[in-house]
Amino acid sequence: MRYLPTMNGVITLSEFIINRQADFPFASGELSSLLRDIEIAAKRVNREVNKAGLVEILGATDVENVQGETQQKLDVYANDVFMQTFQNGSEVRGVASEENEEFVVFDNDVSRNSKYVLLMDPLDGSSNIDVNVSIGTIFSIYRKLSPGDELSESDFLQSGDRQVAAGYVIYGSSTMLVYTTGAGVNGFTLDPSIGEFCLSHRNMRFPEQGNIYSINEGNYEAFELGLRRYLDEVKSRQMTSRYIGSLVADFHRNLIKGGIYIYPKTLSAPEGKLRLLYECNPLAYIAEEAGGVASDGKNRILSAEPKELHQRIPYYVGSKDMVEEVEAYLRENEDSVPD
Ligand code: AHM
Ligand code: MG
Repeated sequence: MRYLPTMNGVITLSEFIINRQADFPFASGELSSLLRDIEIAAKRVNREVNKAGLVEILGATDVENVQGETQQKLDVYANDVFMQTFQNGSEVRGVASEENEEFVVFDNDVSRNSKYVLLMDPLDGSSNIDVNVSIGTIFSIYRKLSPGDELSESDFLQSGDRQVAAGYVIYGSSTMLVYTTGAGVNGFTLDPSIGEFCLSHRNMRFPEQGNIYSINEGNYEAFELGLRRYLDEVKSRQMTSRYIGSLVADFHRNLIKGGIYIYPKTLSAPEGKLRLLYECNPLAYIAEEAGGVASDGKNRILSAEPKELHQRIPYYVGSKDMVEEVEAYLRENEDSVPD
């Protein structure tokens, strides 16, 4: 593949998408347009995230989302921006968002013939919004299965290995957009001086073996025995513990440096906390495309057959050797009762 660089040698996301269009599984230009819509919405959200401390947009609203959590104002804003962008475009027939109980159908004339559906967590890591810590957007795109202009919940309940594209935006010390369409993973950093995402991380790969483990260890007593034994082991090896509490940020660091992110089941949350469709599947697709592994502790995440939109699932994602090692600990201690 040949890239056409801009005059100063920088490849912008828009240029990259146009150049890669032929790589898309169902190349027709729609997916390219959809990715460009995501890029535009991400820039708008980024602008608000960056000035969050300056305007009255911080702080919780009194509206609870469907998970029973209080939404932050920026969550609402990000959800609205992405929804409006997709509604105004013509590439998706409907969107399911972590912030909405039901999926949304776009019933305007242009969206009626769209082939795609999109699922998203518009602003993940919401508890970090008002403390200046990295947050992110996660998205996942599927081809719609229902015929004609029909759309039903089953169009959103597809297993992760049917994704045609997935990605995330990290609003951090710099803002990055990382995505895959099944032909490797590429990362783009927003250059604020020109307002463009520029190719900065080409063909990202998870180091096979890493040294970082990311887990909320405060819940140690509520973990199953195998996981507790694994954590005891990594501590005895003096591995590095890093936990931001923003999935996108923890995942992104581990993708670059090598590591594992874990959100396991606990005694009070037997399905874990993270959502299969909005968080786990898209990052699992990226992980596998980058040579990593994503598992629920036993089975491959991308093979899970979703049963409901807001389904949760235990999550182990990261460097191949690390995920496989913790899976072995879970297997060996499966029938043991914690002390
Ligand atoms: P959210 O979608 O409500 O923001 O929750 C998901 C977040 C992840 O980004 C993060 O890794 C995890 O929740 C942190 O949970 P905890 O505070 O229980 O460790
Ligand atoms: Mg989330």
